[in-house]
Amino acid sequence: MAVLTVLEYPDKRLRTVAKPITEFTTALQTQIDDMLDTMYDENGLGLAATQVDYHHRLVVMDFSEERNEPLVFINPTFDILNDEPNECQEGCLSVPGFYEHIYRAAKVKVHALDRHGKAFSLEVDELMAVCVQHEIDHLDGKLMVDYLSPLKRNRIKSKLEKAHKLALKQG
Ligand code: GNR
Ligand code: NI
Repeated sequence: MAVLTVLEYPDKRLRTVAKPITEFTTALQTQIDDMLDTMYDENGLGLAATQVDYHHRLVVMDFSEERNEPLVFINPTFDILNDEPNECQEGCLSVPGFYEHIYRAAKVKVHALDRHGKAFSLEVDELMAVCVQHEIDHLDGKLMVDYLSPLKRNRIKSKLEKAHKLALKQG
């Protein structure tokens, strides 16, 4: 069990484009379990590898009430099934404390490999569809703040930078 540090905006490492996973090693299994531990510890619905400074195409999610149905997506992609706007409010562990409405397709079909390399697909809508698109954005170095106006984005950036400086000073 290991809870990893989640990088926060505007950390430049969040802009890294993650590489596809080609080997299903024991080191990968440990990385997956550590990411699940981190997601549960932070009460997140999902977590992308990029957020914990691991730049390979891996996402974990859990949408169950009891938080005991972990989902693992390796090299995930999606097809849009319904491009009407899904206007769920969106949050991000890497942009803590900010919740925004941004455009996401209402329904998508995800294609991915599971933790053992077996292919699967899954149709998702509502909040889960938003989350899938949000996590795949992370793997491409994109953040929810990129969809906001420059004014809003800069306001969030200053507030987080101030909070980071304070945290550093207070140890
Ligand atoms: O925990 C999270 N909640 C959430 C809510 C609405 C839309 C997307 C998300 S993902 C977020 C966790 C996170 O930052 N994943 O990258
Ligand atoms: Ni996020």
